Amino acid sequence: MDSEHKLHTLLSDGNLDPQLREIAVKVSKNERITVDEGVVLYEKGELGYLGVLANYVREKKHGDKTYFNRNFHIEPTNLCVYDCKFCSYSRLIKQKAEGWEFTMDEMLDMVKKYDGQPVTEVHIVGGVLPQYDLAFYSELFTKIHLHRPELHVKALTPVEYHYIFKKAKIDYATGMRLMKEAGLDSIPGGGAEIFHPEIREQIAKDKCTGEQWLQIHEEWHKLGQRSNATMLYGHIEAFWHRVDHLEQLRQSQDRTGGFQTFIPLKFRNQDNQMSHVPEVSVIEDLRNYAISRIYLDNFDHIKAYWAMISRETAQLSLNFGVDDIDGTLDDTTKIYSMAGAEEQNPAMNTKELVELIKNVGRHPIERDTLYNVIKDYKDVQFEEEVKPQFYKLPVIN
Ligand code: V47
Ligand code: SF4
Repeated sequence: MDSEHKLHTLLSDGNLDPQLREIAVKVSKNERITVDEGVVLYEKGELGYLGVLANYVREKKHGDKTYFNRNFHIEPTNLCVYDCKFCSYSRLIKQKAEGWEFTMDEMLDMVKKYDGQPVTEVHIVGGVLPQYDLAFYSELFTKIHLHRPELHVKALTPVEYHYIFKKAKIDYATGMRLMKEAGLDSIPGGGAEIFHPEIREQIAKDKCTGEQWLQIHEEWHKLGQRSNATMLYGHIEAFWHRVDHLEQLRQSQDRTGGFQTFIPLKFRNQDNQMSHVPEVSVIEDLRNYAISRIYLDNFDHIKAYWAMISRETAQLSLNFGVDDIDGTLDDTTKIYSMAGAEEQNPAMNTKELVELIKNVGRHPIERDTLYNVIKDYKDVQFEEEVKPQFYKLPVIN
């Protein structure tokens, strides 16, 4: 049964809650749902129902296509002037012994390690420290491009940009223009957490506000550039805070159209100041992907970051609105392993990524950061046969 047929079957169920029916009708007509309807989805939407709607939207936009890329991370430092309560990674300056601070040359050596390898993106993000300032990052981006011009530099978040522009006494528009001139290609989605001040002040006090986060992305978009967005969910926020976050992103996207991908990030509770807060279930993760897909009608892509949620949940998510699972990573990121994610040394080669996608009946496409197709793996066979473990999951209702 295809996704359209499943949606019509759901709509013919006489017992469907009237509010959920109204939302399903809107989705079937490609109409936008409201803030209140977003809250209704979180409060009443069962997994099966949400899966039918989200998969309908996903397949309308992308069919079975599922994207991944070949990337690696550089995390310049895990020391940070901020003290976000959920962060397992940051070691405050006073705990310097446990920290690292890479020099420019060390980071350039990390880039050179990939010489001759077909990676297309370096994702640079880490803690915030005074010496990593505007001049430092401008030089780093310039030198990366001098060494490897085609490597896409996806770097830093508004948390760093707000800090370094303030220190350099320049406004956001000037700062983003200088970053572009230095060789920044796109901005990753981090630092968004939960925009609403009621939550943000409790978990991420002092760093840029939700409003400032959006302003910096919008200045970047005005230069014709692209970026991603995230939401850190499943801690002390209520459902309506999540909807508020999605609504602010949707409005921002209406203004600029510069966001490519939305990446929900599940709060992991190991070794941080919020370890007493339990993690949400995989069912809640899937519900959250699905609602994000339904709500963000003006975002092209929803990404499940496999390094954070496990390979199995990433596979499941492909039936709940997700069409992208990030990249190879090559064990170059510590943010999630230090927070208790299943993957302690996250790395997958292309064959593993392709098989992970094919094993749940989807169509793997290697993309670059801007979603240009690099290679279509639909009919590519690797030496060993890909054995389906489970085919597209039936959507229960
Ligand atoms: O901003 C930190 C989150 C983010 C924890 O744009 C945590 O393609 C859960 O933004 N539990 C950084 N999350 C990572 C990020 C990202 C990742 C993958 C792809 C892209 C992209 C962006 O990690 C931070 C914060 O929200 N984070 N600690 C934790 N304990
Ligand atoms: Fe610093 Fe980022 Fe960790 Fe916050 S989440 S403490 S800004 S590294």
